[in-house]
Parts: sequence; structure tokens; C-alpha cells
Amino acid sequence: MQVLATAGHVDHGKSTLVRALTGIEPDRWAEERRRGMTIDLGFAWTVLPSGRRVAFVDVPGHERFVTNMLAGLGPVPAVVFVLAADQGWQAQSQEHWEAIEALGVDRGLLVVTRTDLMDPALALDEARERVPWPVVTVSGETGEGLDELRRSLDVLLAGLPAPDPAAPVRLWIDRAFTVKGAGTVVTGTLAAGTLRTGDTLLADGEPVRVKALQSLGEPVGEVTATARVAVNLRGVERDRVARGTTLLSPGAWLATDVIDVRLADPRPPREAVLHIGSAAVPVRLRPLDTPPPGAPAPATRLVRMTLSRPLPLRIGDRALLRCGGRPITGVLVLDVRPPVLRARGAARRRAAELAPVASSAPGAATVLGWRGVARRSELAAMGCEVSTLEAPGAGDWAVDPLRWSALAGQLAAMVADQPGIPVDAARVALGLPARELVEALVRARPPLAVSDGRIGGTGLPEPIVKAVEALSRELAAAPYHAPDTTRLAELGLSARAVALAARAGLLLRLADGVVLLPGADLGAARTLAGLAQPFTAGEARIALDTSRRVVIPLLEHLDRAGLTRRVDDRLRTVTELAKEGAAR
Ligand SMILES: Nc1nc2c(ncn2[C@@H]2O[C@H](COP(=O)(O)OP(=O)(O)O)[C@@H](O)[C@H]2O)c(=O)[nH]1
Ligand SMILES: [Mg+2]
Repeated sequence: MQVLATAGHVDHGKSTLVRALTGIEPDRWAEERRRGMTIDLGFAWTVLPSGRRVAFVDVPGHERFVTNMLAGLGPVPAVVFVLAADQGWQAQSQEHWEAIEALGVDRGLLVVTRTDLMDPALALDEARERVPWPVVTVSGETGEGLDELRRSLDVLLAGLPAPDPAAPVRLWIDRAFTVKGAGTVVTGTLAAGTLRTGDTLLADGEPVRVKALQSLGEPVGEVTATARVAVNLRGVERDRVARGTTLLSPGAWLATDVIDVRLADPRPPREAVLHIGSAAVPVRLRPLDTPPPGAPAPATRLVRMTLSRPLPLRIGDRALLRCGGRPITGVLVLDVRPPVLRARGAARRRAAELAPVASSAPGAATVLGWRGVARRSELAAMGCEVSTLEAPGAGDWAVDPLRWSALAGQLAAMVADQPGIPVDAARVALGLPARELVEALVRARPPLAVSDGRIGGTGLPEPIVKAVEALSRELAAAPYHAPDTTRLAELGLSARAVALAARAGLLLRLADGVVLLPGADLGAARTLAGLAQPFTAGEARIALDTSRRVVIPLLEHLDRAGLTRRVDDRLRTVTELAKEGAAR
């Protein structure tokens, strides 16, 4: 089965078309039929000539009911956009089209109807300028063109990607009601995954059992996306579920009320309503980035959003923002567990972190880079693809490679300073959440080793360790300001001492007399990924705030590590490896 939503201005013939195609009355309410106007979502279905089944979510076109419209549009993969031949492009044609574009729904049909009332040429011209979809002209009244519409629907449906039947379920509820003798029933468009009778799901965080399922009016034992589905829930009070709430696969989703997003609005309002799935939730907005004064307004902004109630959102979710008379704008969710912004400049730093994530969602390696250390299961629940994430760690724990190198250096220094330090003490000092991570760090840095719960083994002389500590403090403040030979000598770091410290993983040696902290190479690659590609050594030098003496051997080191690649004598680009941050 596939599910399509209608869209288009009020009275353009959407419900008539659905009725003509399916023989089912989509206007469910007496009031709707009396007024001849769709107020809430309607549902109908039919079988196409190919045997494919298609369900329609028929939406209201009137501006007063846009929230209902968006609840129908939110979870569907494709749209039938309806335009009346005798009316042309009107206000809600525009508004619905903006919503479709903002949500990134890029499949659909353009249907120009009411062709018995007027030649469709003019309306067709207007629509074709805006809607890049195949066009069919019909009359819902006379039935002319309906056969061709059915064939076009078949072609559309054949081209829709099949959602993953094993994906976790997030069913946005669009109706909830009580059936005498059966109890609470909710309906929705299942966008991915599979529902089975007997399943345990979460409603508002509480486990609920699926007592029975129906799809297209028939009882079924299981329903696979994409589908319209009615779920009879065991032991759930009707008032616990409503439009905008969800049924979720347990353990697969995180409820969040603070998100960082990319917003397609150069001047974000302070308050607005966020529409996602069938939910509409008031939100407060705080821009994270500050466009440079005098520069042209950017097309998108990075914004922290605080929701008035938590929603099960994932990185990569697309949503809509509405506010008063402003146009509908698109929202791309970039983070669902963003850091608290307390310190001065925290918003600006967060924006800088988010900025390299362009119009698509960040990958698992990027999100791990933000957090440093995270559980793979939590990253998955945040919406990251973790099966392909290459990152050091232990068990469920993954660590950003940059952080890992720094931790390994810190640990080596700690052990040099305090031979035999207990694993637990090292864990606390490194700020790590699990002992197994310390053990994995030790394994990654021979000759370090654990015995009897204590770590020993760098074997570095005390003066070298002290000197490296002093140097580490300087480099922590200015990571690419490698000390010159005079400073190294002052610290007591001879060439031999540097070589020993580098071998123990305490320093990164780039060339004779040029040393940085371990992990500085990955940090540099990440910063360079934010430059326009390809870039010159001079541009790299400025971006890293360093000197030629450092940047040249650093870039050569990055070339060897596969983090950058030469394009010609002058130019380099950052490789995919570095962009993903999952190097090593
Ligand atoms: N003559 C004619 N009237 C139509 C056609 N389609 C819809 N209508 C009429 O247009 C009005 C609005 O149709 P409706 O389907 O409710 O529009 P909706 O608001 O887009 O759902 C109704 O009075 C319909 O009978 C058509 O193809 N030809
Ligand atoms: Mg209607």
C-alpha cells in the first residue's frame, strides 16, 4: 500500500476527486457535508489498475484549518496537488506548496480538475511554473481524465522508495476514538517499520499493547509501511492519546524538548508553532549564529528551539515552522541532545560546530565529534546510522577519534606522572563514563598495561613527563602554536626527549622541532573541512591561526594520513575520511 495526501486551495475539488477515485466519502463529519467543506482530515482508499492499493489522506484547503492539513501532510511520502482549472493558483495553493517544499516531499502529481468548467490552459501554465511534477487534467464531476489519473498514480506509486520494514515505529496519531466493546483506537500513517498485534509500544512513555489492527477497513495481523493503520490499544484511556501524540517502538526514540535546527528563515521569530508528523507544538527560538553586520541576510539560520512539550524527534527530521502572517518555513533537525549554553560565547561556538553541516543531516561521526563520548545505542536513537560508524571505544561506547587521541595522550602523561594509578582514578581524572573505556585506551597505547586494576608502563623519565605537561598546557590554549626550538630547549625537551614522548603517545611530532598535541592533526582536518575547497597553504595557515613553519609539515602529515589530498602544486582538499571525522 501507499499513502498520498491531497493538497490545494479550498473548493478546488480535492474531496470530489478522492470521492470519484475511491467511491468513499472523505468528508466524515455531518458539518463538513452540510457546509460542503473539509474541516478535518478525511480518509479513503482504492485499488489501482495494477492491483496496487492506495490510501488518500484528504486535507482541508481552508486557511483556518492549516494545522489539520499539516497533520495529514506530515507523515506521507507523496502528494496529489489539486488545482481548479477555473480558479488558478490561489493563497492556499501557495501555502500548501510552501509546506510541501519545506518538508522536502518531492514526489507527487499535479492534477488540474474542474476542466468541465473551464479550459485548463491558464491554470496549467500557472501551476507548471511552480510544481515540477507530472500533470493530469480531469473533471471530478464528469469523470473525464480519471483513467489517465489512475495510470499516473500507478506510475507515481511504482517509483516511491520502499521504507525499511524493520525500522523502528513512530506512528504519529491523527485520530483517537473509542469503539464500543473494543476500547481505544488510534489511527495514523505508518511511514516506516512494521506493526503486529501483540506488539508492545510506548504511548507517552507508557507501555501499551496492540490488541488488534485494521488497515483499509479490514482486520489484519500485521501492517508494514507505508500504510494507513488503525490500532486498537489494550488498557489505554482515550484521553491519554490524541492527535500529535505517538506510538513508538520501545528503546528506539528519545523524547526531546530542546533541539538545534537549521531554519529556512533569515530572521527567526522569537515564538512560533512547530509542525512535525501530526503534532503542532508552540516553541521558543534563539538564534545561535550572528550574521555579520552589513552582509546580505543568509538563506538559513542556526537556531536553538525549546518545545513546550517533548516530542520523539531524530536528527534529520524535517519539520515546519509557522508564525502569524509569515510564510511557512522549513526546519531541519540537526541535534536532539544539544549542549546547555551557559558560558559566554557558547551560542557562537555551537553555531560554528553546526555550521559545516549543510542541507543534509549530520552523520554519526559528526554527532560523535560534538559529544566526544557517546553510547552507540543513544546515537542510533538520536537518528544516526551507527552500523557504519568507525570509531574507537569499547562495548556500546564510541569515542570521537580526536578525543580518543587526546585522552590517550592524557592517560600516558598521567601514568608517567603516577605509575600504577588505579583504573578507576584514571577514569575519574579523564572524565570518562566507563571503566572499559580506560582499559581500551590502555590497550591502544602499549607499553601501557593494566595489572591488578592499576595502570603502569610508560617508563618515561620524570623530567620528560614534567616538560611535556608544561608544553601540553601551552598547546591546549593555542593548539597550532608549536613551540620553537628555543622554547623546547627551555622546557628541557631535547630531540631525543621529543622522540621518546612521541613514541609514548604524549606528543605529535610533525618534523624536526615541530610538535603538537596528539589529535591536533584530526582537529586541523576538521577545521580545514570548513574552508571553501580546495584551499591553499596560506588559507590553511590563517584558518588554523599558525605559522608557515608549522602549517607546511602539518599539511604534509595530513596528506600522509589521508586526511587531505593535493589537487595541484598549490591547492589541497580535505578527504571524505576527514569530513566524516572518523579517520584512523
Ligand atoms: N463542475 C465541477 N465541479 C466540481 C468539480 N470538482 C469539484 N467540484 C465542485 O466544487 C466544489 C468544491 O469541491 P470539493 O471537492 O469540496 O473541494 P475541496 O475543498 O478542494 O475538497 C463542490 O461544490 C464540488 O461539487 C469538477 O470537476 N467539476
Ligand atoms: Mg475538501
